[in-house]
Amino acid sequence: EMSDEEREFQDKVDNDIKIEPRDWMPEDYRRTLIRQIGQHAHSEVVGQLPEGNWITRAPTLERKAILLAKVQDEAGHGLYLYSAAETLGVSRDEMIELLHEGKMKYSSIFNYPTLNWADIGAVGWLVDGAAIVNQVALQRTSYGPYARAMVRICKEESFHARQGYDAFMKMAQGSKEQRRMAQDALNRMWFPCLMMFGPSDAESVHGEQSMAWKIKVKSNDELRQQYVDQTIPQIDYLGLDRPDPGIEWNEECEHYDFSMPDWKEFFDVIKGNGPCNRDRMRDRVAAWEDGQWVRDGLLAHARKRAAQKVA
Ligand code: FAQ
Repeated sequence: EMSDEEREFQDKVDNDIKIEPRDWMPEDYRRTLIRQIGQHAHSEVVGQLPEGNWITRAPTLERKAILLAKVQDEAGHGLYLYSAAETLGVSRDEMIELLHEGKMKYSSIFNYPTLNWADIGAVGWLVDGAAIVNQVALQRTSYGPYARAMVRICKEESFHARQGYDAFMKMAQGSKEQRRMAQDALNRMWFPCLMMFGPSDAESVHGEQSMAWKIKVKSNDELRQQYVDQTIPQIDYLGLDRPDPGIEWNEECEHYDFSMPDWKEFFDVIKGNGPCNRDRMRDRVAAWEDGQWVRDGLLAHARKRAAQKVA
């Protein structure tokens, strides 16, 4: 039986009225949001690592400036999302501590390496492309601060995906060797990108409850299908081979059929055993520790200013 508070809450959700920080909400709704928004924020920040790795090696000044701006945008996305999570009563420091202790996750995709310049194009096109499909849906999520953060993030993310496709197109239309690199990047990145949408609906732990609360607006499998449907024509346009022999247009349901990723690999990666998990966490923790003097300096300055005001 639902309490009056729960009934009122669910009525708001059902009528697409946003839930705001000071509204009553079920404890599990709050916990689920902190988990998802926190994980989302961590992904933005950890996601800077594979790309940041290539800033000093970008092939031209223009590509370098674009990549620099994109990686900086990701830091901004992390900040909007940490701020949205903070409205639920958890601090950014607490979330970062949980990440560093391995008690919070970040997207599986960032545990794969970026081996060459084609991979950076592929991250923009395929990874940001997948992120957008998910985030466009989340603009309608029931929690106000999360929904509003998504609007701005989607605008910036669209630019990221376009620059990625542009860089990738140059490779696909380039020399034989560039074409080979582009195909190789696509082949390696494809299945990890499909994993970004989470396990199949049948295996999703939080899916059903999160849909009832409209934290999630579309299911993992629905979004994955939407991504495949939008990406295959882009692959064809580039004149590259499709990365999966199982891809075929299905006349009857008007969607592409495709093969599922190796779910055993997915669960290994999210348990911390992907190709780059240890490197990523080591780099994040080192960045946090190396930045301690900046945080100390800012705090000391703020305290001095506050003391001056009192005097
Ligand atoms: N990676 O019950 P479900 C970006 C976990 S884009 C790691 O279905 P849920 C932009 C899940 O937490 C990437 N873990 O979970 C960028 C749960 O474990 P738990 C960030 C995953 O939450 C581009 C368990 O599996 N975007 O950063 C993943 O209902 C380039 C069972 O799964 C978002 O985070 C995964 N892929 O649905 C930045 C979008 N999938 O917590 C830089 C917001 C599942 O019980 C460069 N998040 N798990 O221990 C969501 O939409 C959802 O959280 C899903 C998962 C769809 C990811």
